[in-house]
Amino acid sequence: MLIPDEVKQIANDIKEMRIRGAGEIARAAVKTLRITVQNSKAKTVEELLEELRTTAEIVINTRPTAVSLPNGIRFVSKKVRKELERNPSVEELKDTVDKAVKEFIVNSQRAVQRIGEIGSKRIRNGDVLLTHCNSAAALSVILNAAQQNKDIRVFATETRPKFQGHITCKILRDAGIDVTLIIDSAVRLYMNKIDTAIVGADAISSNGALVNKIGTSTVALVAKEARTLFFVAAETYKFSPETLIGELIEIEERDIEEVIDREELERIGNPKVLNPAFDITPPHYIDLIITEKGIIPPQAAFTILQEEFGWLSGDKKSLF
Ligand code: RI2
Repeated sequence: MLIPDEVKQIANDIKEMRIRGAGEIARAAVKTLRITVQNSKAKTVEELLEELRTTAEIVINTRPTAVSLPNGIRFVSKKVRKELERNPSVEELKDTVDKAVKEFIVNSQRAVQRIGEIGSKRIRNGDVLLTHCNSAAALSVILNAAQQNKDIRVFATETRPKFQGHITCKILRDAGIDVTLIIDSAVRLYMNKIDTAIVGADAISSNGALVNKIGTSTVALVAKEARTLFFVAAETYKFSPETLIGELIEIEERDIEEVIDREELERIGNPKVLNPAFDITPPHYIDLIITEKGIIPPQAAFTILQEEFGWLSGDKKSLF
């Protein structure tokens, strides 16, 4: 099978973080399935499935932590498996993939909007908020609150090493919101001024632990100590079914050149450098999780997983 260039390009853009944010990479990943069927010369259903399997494997391996990515693929593969029960033709199966991709994209965009509507009710007039990294779901809550004419101020962390905090500042400033950019290590100094810290999610495990951008757990810890509320905004496809069967969420390690360039590294005597992209926040630091289905305590993650995926959570590698 010839992998379409567009699929390779999207996979590479996800890997290099030109496409980023857990929701956005899930939408990009499911699009590669549509591109695969559009370009396919498969003569049999089995050939088409083999092509879908190859594409799924390529995109799933781009970024290991964001569970939205395999969950997006899983959404499409579930529809495909259902269709296979009635012995479809190649064309019919292609059509199923196309429709499922559209459905996932529309649903996921609606989910972000719905999270904004629900979560903004928990933001009060005059609140000072803090957010870390750049999360469309967390920003949806903040932007919705601002649209309701609530007078809010936001502290945004830089989010080293890739400075996604700058994207957050731009989006909030474009919406006319009062924003202050701080370095990540200033979080403790300002936490007493903050009413609510709100972040997104790359993955949520069955025990309600949050996996999100490196530094999130420090924000949560500091928030707890300062008695500041800590909210997570997460679509239900950010919950990890694999964790129900005992798997751990892999923490992505990225190139150390994101942290320090080779020349400077050499100048300071070549110390070892680590660059984990994410960290884990235990459930007892989280006040609530805002999903498109409603507000839940982290302890309800298990229920969400059961509702969304049932007990038989599939292996990421055998989705089609
Ligand atoms: P939305 C991002 O990961 C951040 O960790 C962010 O909190 C999370 O995805 C969720 O983002 P990265 O791609 O889906 O910057 O809410 O590594 O946009």
